[in-house]
Amino acid sequence: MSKLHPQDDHESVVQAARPKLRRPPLFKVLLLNDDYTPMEFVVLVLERFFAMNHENATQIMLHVHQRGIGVCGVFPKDIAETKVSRVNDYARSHQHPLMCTMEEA
Ligand code: TYC
Repeated sequence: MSKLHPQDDHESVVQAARPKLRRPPLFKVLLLNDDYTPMEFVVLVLERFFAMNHENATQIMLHVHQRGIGVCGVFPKDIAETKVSRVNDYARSHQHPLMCTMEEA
């Protein structure tokens, strides 16, 4: 068996690939104030679609009522999109103008 020339060493170091991992972006689901949607309906929406208890839901509803906008929760994109459309569909099906939207967190 022939010996390798010292400069022709076939051993090699394999560097483990370390692909840059990025966390999937999160999205804030936002509720907007309006003059017509009843407060109790907004509380119901927060309880039903964001699993809030009555006290928490009331607090968020009042925040939105007073400040114009508020965060209902933070979710991965597909979950946020589903919540936004469920809330808007539900509000529309009850003839309320309540608006739910989302933005990157
Ligand atoms: N401003 C509404 C009212 O006075 C209540 C309300 C709160 C509406 C929050 C929308 O996202 C909202 N009836």
